[in-house]
Amino acid sequence: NKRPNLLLIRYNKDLIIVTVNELRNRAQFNARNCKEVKDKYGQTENGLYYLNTATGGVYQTFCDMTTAGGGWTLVASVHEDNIYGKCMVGDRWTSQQGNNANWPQGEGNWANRKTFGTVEAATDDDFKNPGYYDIEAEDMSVWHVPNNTPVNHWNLAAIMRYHTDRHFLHLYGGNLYQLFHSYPVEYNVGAHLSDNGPSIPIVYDLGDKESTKNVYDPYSGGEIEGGFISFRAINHERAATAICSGVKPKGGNVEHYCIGGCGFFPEANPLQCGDFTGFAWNGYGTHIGFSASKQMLESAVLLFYR
Ligand code: 3S6
Ligand code: CA
Ligand code: CA
Repeated sequence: NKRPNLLLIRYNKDLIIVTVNELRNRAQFNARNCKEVKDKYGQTENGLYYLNTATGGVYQTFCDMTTAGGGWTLVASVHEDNIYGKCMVGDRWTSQQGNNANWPQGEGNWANRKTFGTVEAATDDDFKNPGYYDIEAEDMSVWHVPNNTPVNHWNLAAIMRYHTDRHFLHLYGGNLYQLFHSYPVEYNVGAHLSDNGPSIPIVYDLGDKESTKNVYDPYSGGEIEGGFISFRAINHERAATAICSGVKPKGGNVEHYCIGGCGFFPEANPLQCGDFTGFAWNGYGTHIGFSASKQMLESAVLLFYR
């Protein structure tokens, strides 16, 4: 029994009737991110909005207007379409052209302006919009959402949600595009632990340090600490991964708990190459040995800025 609010507005020479939602969805608020949509235009509902880029581009994405004050812009999702496909089609955050030492950066999408996917399919496939490089942000929020979940259910369906609150992106150029220029996701740029990128403490919105360790594999339990998000973690064989979500690596088997990466993973070539790297090392979703839980394997990782 919720009646839509109708508005009578002038559109060129006509008077037309639209719902508030229709108007909102078509409106370009002249905002570069969701925080502006909230602060300048008073929008408080989670959902899809259009945003502008510095150069006049327009794109649609999801705004989380509720977590810790709201204003979070979805800029990307990392989705594993087939953990058995080793750096094949769909592995946009590593390599879609095989495991190859002669292509050390792989796709290079962590540090370029290529965009792909759509917001409504962000849990069905990889997604990257212009906000990834266009927005100058301070903090990140991350949601792990089961694959094929519709937008309106993301928040409730998520298996883990957290955000940073220390404005760490100020130190790394304001977004991941800049951060990964300082810390290239490239094979053979350094050694595990000593050359890793930053690990930033997180505030949990769903889950905690223990539940984080429980969604990853049991063998890695001894070399990860929950309560962080980590960037450009390197493994024993000098392969670089992009993001260790919810954890800080304390060892060199990062291929079992860090996602995205370079174009070459030497160990057991090509078994560790792919968007979810070696998450199924000891079987699909078995949660034994070095295999992550099925929940983790089958959830997309949604990246937000604020
Ligand atoms: C707890 C078992 C450790 O097994 C080792 O880890 C094994 O020797 C290696 O082949 C394997 C891989 O490095 C896993 O990433
Ligand atoms: Ca993918
Ligand atoms: Ca290893």
